[in-house]
Amino acid sequence: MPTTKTASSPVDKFTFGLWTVGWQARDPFGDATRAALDPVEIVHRLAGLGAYGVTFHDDDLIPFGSDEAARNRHITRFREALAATGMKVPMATTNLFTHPVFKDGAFTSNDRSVRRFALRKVMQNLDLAAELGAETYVFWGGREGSEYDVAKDVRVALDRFREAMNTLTSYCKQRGYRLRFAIEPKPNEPRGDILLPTIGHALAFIQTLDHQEMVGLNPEVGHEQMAGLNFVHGIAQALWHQKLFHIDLNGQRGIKYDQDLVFGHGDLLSAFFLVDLLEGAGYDGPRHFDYKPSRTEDLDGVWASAAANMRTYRLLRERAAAFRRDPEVQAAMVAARLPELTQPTLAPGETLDTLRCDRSAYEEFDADRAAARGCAFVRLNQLALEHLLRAR
Ligand code: GLT
Ligand code: MN
Ligand code: MN
Repeated sequence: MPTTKTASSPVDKFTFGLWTVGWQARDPFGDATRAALDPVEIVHRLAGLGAYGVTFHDDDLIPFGSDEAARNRHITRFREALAATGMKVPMATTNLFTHPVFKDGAFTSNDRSVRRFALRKVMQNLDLAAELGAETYVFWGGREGSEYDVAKDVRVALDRFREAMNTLTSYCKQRGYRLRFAIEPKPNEPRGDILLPTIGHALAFIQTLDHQEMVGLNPEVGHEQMAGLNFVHGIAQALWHQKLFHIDLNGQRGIKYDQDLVFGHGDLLSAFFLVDLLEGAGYDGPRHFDYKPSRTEDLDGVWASAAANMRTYRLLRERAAAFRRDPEVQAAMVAARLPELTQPTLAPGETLDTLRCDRSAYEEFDADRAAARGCAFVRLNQLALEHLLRAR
C-alpha cells in the first residue's frame, strides 16, 4: 500500500529525542511559547504516532541537581511508560551544555575540575543508558570550542577530548556495556567555533582513539549544511569508513543559524538522495529526528510536526524506490557511466610496468575526444526530480 494510505510503525525505526517535541521554544530573543511536556506523555504520544523509540539527555529525564529519591522516581515513571507502550531507548546522551558550569566546555574546559565533573556526569548516565538497553551513546560537544583563538589551545584541547573518549570507552569495557559511541559534529553555535566541526574532522580524530572500533559518528543534516557541506557526500564517506553509527535527521536552509526544521523542510532534493543512500546502503540503525517544532506552533502543531518528519521520510523512501525501479533511470545511469566507476582502474593483475607501457592509456589516448563526450548527468538529475515530484 502506498505511504499516503498507511501510518508509520515501529518497523520504520523512527526515533525522537525527548528534547525535540519537548522543546518549549525558548530562543536567544524570546521566552518559551509552549508549556513543558512530561516525558511520560511524550513517550505515549510518540508511540501513538507509530515511533519506534525515544532518546534522552540525562537532564531531560532527571532535572539537574535531583536527589537520589527524585532520580529514582523519574526513572521508574519513564520505565513504566516504555513498558506500557513497547517504546525502545536505542540511544542516550549527556547534557554537557546547559548548566553554566559548562560555559567553557566539558571535556575540554580549561578548568580541570569541570572536566572531571563532566566525566562523572557521563559515567552516571552511561550506567542508565546500559540499563535501558541503549546501543548508542552520543557525544555532541556543543560547548567544546571558543570564541577567541587565544582562549583555547586547540592541540591541547584535542588531547583532553581524546583523554575523555579513551576514559569513557574504557569505562564501558570495564563494566561490560555493549554501547558504541557516536560523535556528533557541528561547526558553531553555541560556541563561536566548535571542536570537531565536521564529519571529516571527527573521522580523523576517531582514528587516534584507543578503542576506535567503539567510536563512530552521529552526523546531523543541518550541521553539515551550516558549514556549506554536502550532507549526502558526508554520509556516504561515513558509511565507507563503517562509521555511521547513528543519524540526526532534520532540515536546514543554507548557511545560517541551526534551524532544526522538520526533515525535508530544508533542501528537499538532498533529503531525497539521503534517503536513497541510506536505504540503498542497508543502513539499519534508527532514523532519529533531531528537530525543533517551530516556535510559532502550539502543542497540536508539535505532534503534527513529529508526524510530518516520519511521513516525509516514508514518502521519500517510496519515491527513491520508484526512481531506482524505473527502466529509463537505469538506462540513464548507464548513459552517465555510473556502472563504469565500479570497475577498478587497473586491470586484474596489472603491474605498474604494464600500466607504464600501455601506450593506449597515455601516448595514444585521445584526450580531446574523451573531453568532448557529454556526461548526461543533468538528464539523470531531472529524472530524480520528476520522481520526487511524482511526475513519473
Ligand atoms: C542539542 C543539539 C543536538 C544534539 C543533541 C545531543 S542536543 O539540541 O542541538 O544537535 O544532537 O546532545
Ligand atoms: Mn541542530
Ligand atoms: Mn543533533
